[in-house]
Amino acid sequence: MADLKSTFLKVYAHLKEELLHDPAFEWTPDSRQWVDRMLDYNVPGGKLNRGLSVIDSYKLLMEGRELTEVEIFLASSLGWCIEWLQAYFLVLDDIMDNSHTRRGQPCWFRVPKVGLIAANDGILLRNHIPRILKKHFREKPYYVDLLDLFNEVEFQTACGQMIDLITTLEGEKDLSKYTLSLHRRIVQYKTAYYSFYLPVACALLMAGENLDNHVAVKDILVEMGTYFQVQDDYLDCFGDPETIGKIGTDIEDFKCSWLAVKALELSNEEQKKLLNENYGKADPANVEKVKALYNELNLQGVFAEYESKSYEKLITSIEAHPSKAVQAVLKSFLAKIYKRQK
Ligand code: DMA
Ligand code: MG
Ligand code: MG
Ligand code: MG
Repeated sequence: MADLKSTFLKVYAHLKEELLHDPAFEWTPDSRQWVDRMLDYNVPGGKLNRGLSVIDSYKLLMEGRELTEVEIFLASSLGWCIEWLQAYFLVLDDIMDNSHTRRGQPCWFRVPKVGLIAANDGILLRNHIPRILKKHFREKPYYVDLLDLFNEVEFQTACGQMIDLITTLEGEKDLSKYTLSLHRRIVQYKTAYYSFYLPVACALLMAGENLDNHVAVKDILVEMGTYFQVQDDYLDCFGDPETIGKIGTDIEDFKCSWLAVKALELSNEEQKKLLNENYGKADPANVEKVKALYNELNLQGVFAEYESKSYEKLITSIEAHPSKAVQAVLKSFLAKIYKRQK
């Protein structure tokens, strides 16, 4: 496994070198150095779960047979395309969410001399994906499907981000619209498609499959992605910033977080009043009041219950799938995130 990760990181270095010598641009030392630093800062520093799972999934779809070097390189490259997509969304997400840290370091836009150049860096990261795909997949029979997949998923994610953001401004601090169904809609689009469906879909395309025949797999992965974002919402408040590498901002940002939805569900009139008065304010005193209410309502316990229920449901739907190889792919995914602390 450590070996797979080091192979994967070598592919990163290779792809980066290609991008830094992309013949479509006349590079200068400054421009090359900027992109080099920007990539190292934003692309490889995460858990790499999404990227690595393309290789894992492809291997399981090949019934565990030893992969050739070329297959490993291609699956890794697709994995990196997902990590690039993630880097692109995170660089912009941190600006919009006014976040402070990411992966244990200042958000890119907070780095001195970067600032809003980060917006263009996000665009560059996004543009690197089709550069990588063109270079390595142009001759493949599934090239068009791959481009289409990345386009579809990027569109869904951008729409998810849009509803995540606009729900925080509509109707001046009115929490009554924060329901579980609104939450589900946001997280399905902003997180589930790109984080869970995309890696498996990449592996399926590489394996020569038609994605239209795998709607059941997609449904399970979207369900898993929803569970994953509920964990993210939970960790935003209850996680250890040292471990998750970021400081939560959901309460300050008036986000339609799973915790806010649950708190509203469980609150009496007086507690609702407290929420309405304190949710979405930057002052730490307001934030503390919201956190105290979350504790009073035992949201940690409510989450623990949700977590084990979701796990059981997911296992049941995975085991209903006819293919053992697909079951293995889905179970390995779930095992990676169940009870995660980061
Ligand atoms: C993340 O939502 C979604 C995308 C597409 C980046 P978020 O703002 O809750 O993520 P994080 O907690 O990592 O900032
Ligand atoms: Mg964010
Ligand atoms: Mg966000
Ligand atoms: Mg979050």
